[in-house]
Amino acid sequence: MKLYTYDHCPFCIRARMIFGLRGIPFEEVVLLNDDEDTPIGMIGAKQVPILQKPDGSHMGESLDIVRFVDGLAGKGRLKEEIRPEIQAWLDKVDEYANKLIQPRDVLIGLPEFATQAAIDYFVRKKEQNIGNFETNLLDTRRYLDGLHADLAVLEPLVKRADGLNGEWSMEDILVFPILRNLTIVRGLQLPPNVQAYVAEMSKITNVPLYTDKAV
Ligand SMILES: N[C@@H](CCC(=O)N[C@@H](CS)C(=O)NCC(=O)O)C(=O)O
Repeated sequence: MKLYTYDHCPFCIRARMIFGLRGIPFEEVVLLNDDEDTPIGMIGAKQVPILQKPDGSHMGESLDIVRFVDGLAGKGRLKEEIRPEIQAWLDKVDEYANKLIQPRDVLIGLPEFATQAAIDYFVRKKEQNIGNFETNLLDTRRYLDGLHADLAVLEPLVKRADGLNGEWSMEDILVFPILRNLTIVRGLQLPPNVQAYVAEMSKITNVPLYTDKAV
């Protein structure tokens, strides 16, 4: 199976995770960020992730892909429960995470940004949502202080390093991609349980962290 992605895309990490968790081989194809024709040709929308299924048809929507691949694996199904406190944590961090992450995405040599046109496309599109990249970078300290407070709330909710809710579950599919992408922020300090969780999930899912490239 082929999975079309951007490396920085949290929804794509969801899809990448299930292949790693279930030990299913797949081919990852990272599209240029300004390539509209390829995704529109496959699912009628300029959006990733896109899975090319074994029958050659295409599927969008990360959670549909996760559940489809999980079903194919035949190794049981991920627990669907999302604890309300985890959902509340996601909602809170979602409000500002992109302000820390997206201005940095174009600075670390990711394959979806291999051309200047792809970088320009991303900057133009994302600045409409989060405002000027440079201004957000200058506000790093403030956002990082807020994030560190929110990570302290997550810390006691981590039941195991290899499963937020005590076993692999949809909570991991929702939370790990955000934490992985936040490792792009230099100065990020993860509390011990969260740190162990991020390291272990990266290993199990085969989704590398950005720690070494943090800016
Ligand atoms: N609901 C979709 C959302 C996917 C999504 O928003 N993907 C982003 C990348 S993170 C995208 O392709 N956006 C279009 C763009 O960046 O031009 C899913 O869960 O798969």
